[in-house]
Amino acid sequence: MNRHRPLIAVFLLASLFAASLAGARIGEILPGDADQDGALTVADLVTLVNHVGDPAGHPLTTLGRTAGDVFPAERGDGVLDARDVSELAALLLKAGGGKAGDR
Ligand SMILES: [Ca+2]
Repeated sequence: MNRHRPLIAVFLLASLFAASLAGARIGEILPGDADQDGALTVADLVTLVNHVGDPAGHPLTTLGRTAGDVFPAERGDGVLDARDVSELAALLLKAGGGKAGDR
């Protein structure tokens, strides 16, 4: 186990560096970023709609579930449903439309 520690440390440092390049910080979640690509776009709405319509066929990551849980505002309620889809659509409109190519 001990012989893997340097490798794990390098991996963690590389992950922190990659996250800082992406403009995200470890432990922070961008509300609405259901597809976890670091940007709020219409792709997140599509991801959330697909998940709400067919959770088994379109699973989300744990972070994607947390990010997609935008209703009620601020913290969500632990449930992903049409209210979250509606709130995410409102967030996208507020952000300026969220075209998939705007990154
Ligand atoms: Ca996204």
